[in-house]
Amino acid sequence: AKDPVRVLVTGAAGQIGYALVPMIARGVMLGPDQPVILHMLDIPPAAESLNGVKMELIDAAFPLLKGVVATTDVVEACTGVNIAVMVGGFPRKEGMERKDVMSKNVSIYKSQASALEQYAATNCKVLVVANPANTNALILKEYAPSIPEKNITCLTRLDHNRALGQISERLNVQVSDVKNVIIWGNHSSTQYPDVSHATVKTESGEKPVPELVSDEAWLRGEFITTVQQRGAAIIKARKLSSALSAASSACDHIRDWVLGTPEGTFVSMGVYSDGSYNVPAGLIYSFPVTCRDGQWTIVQGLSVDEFSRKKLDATAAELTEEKALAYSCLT
Ligand code: NAX
Repeated sequence: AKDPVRVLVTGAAGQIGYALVPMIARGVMLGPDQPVILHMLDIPPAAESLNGVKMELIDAAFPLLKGVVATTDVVEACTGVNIAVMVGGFPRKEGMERKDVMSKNVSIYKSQASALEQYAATNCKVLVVANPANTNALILKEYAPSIPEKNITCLTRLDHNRALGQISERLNVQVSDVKNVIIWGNHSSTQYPDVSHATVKTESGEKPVPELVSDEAWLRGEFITTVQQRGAAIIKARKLSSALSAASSACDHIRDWVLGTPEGTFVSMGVYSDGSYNVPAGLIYSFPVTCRDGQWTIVQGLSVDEFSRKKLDATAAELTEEKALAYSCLT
């Protein structure tokens, strides 16, 4: 039998946390033969609720779940973890300045970075979900210099999956037959959902999405805005932000990272830019990646036309600006 993997979920008493922890305990994230020990962190006002989640995890009698740590102590939460899913953060409240929200998150991510650096298992893989996800991940990277930068990522897989879903609905095909959409850039409304290289599996082989959806105006207009604005549409409908889809996508992100992407398939991950596709180095930016042996690699050599170029640059500009704002909050 395999040794258990310790998985940290911060913000575990929140709504994504509540959807995510049972998925992890069922093997959705790391596979049906991988035992797990869950570490759940939240803040003191949520301690009682967090303990309720722990009680429910025990009550669900998950065969793969070998232990549960529920705590408000960052050191206890981070100790020995192999995977850290950072969902906890400070939400933007009505009337709050962007800078104030940034400042709260910068201080959270700064201190949690230090705790991970000191107490997590070597080679711990980190996924930041909490917004502003790319910039929180960047702060975490800066304040955990001994964690390899390749181990620090942010979630854009939800946006990626939303794009797959939109194409599947439009073409009336199975979502599992659609692949290789790309989310470029920030997990925000400037992200660029790109189908230039996406394909659909058909009886006569793989067909390019731009060929199957002959309506270029839709692909360059409504498709993009629908994916960009999907989070807001969910809030409008549910009066709560995306939770089950975010949790499921976080599992997809870690699963593919650890267990690998299928041959010929790429996925989107927010990773530390090395300057690929002329994206400024030193940002956490969403790229198309493949994963193998627990390592992601940016897919190289994809063509970027003029329309796409502008969109890649616009979302990079927003991230550069966010980075400057985050740095201005550091004291
Ligand atoms: P909730 O407000 O339901 O839960 C957040 C939890 O974090 C709360 O229980 C809170 O007590 C806890 N928390 C706050 N500060 C903390 C700290 N310093 N340490 C540990 N825990 C802390 O929000 P939820 O809907 O679960 O969303 C969580 C985050 O995910 C938000 O920042 C949200 O914006 C972000 N999202 C990111 C997505 C992505 O694709 N990257 C999509 C979904 C989601 O909107």
